[in-house]
Amino acid sequence: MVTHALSTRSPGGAFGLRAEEQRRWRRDGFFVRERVFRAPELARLRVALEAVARQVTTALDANDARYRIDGNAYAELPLGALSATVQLEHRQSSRAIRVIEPFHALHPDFEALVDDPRLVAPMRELVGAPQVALFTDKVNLKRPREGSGFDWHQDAPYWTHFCDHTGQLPNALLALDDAHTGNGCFRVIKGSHRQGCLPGRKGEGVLGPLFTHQDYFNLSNQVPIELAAGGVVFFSPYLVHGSQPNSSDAPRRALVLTYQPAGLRMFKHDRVRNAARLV
Ligand SMILES: O=C(O)CCC(=O)C(=O)O
Repeated sequence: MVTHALSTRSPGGAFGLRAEEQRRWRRDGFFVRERVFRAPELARLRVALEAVARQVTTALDANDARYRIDGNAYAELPLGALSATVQLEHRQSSRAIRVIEPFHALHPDFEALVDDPRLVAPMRELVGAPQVALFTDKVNLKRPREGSGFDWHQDAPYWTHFCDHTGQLPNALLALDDAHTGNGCFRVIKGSHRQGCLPGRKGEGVLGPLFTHQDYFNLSNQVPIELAAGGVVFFSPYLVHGSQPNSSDAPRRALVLTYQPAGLRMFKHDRVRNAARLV
């Protein structure tokens, strides 16, 4: 596992890492910032997201490009400047969208989010580079009663097939709705990042190896992150994480943005999306 050491002095100004956050990052593999985005901003981002979801649904209806992996439906859709991988919900013949990756180019408000100093400043320190670029971004829609869970996994083993800087790919998950155990909030295994890439599951289909084998982490270290809309979870690419299905009548939408050093191409596209430079 290659990770950089956090500097002890924060260069991030108002949004840089506080000492306690640096300690949590090293010890736990994540930290949470509450109330980062305000109610009017969230309302706007939710409107943008539902416009994108409608656009994706229209494209799905027009384009019979669905394929299945381990029984679940996916589609690669040419949308705007970039194509996107769309996952559909797991219920048989569901038309509900589960995940869109990447989504940032589908709406100007999401393009602006990539450059937001509230994400970029802490990310510079977590990436360990003076400027950063986007690696990938996805939206998890977790619709009421239908949103399926995410089995325990780390992101790094998946990305290792693509690049050798997996230690410099921190994630920021922005909660667009209040998240709690009833609507399938994000969960992490505290401290699991310290073991590097863990073995995957065996004999469970094509994607089984991408899910972390249960013998290699301790479920009793599980932390359900109940978080009001507008909060952000920063988490390591080595942290074991997942979530339960949404069994409530409330949505649990979240945006996940992953950054890397500036100048490097994105995960799914041969294109560089540098974030706005911070001084
Ligand atoms: O948002 C969630 O519930 C899980 C997200 C996740 O595991 C991921 O995006 O990799």
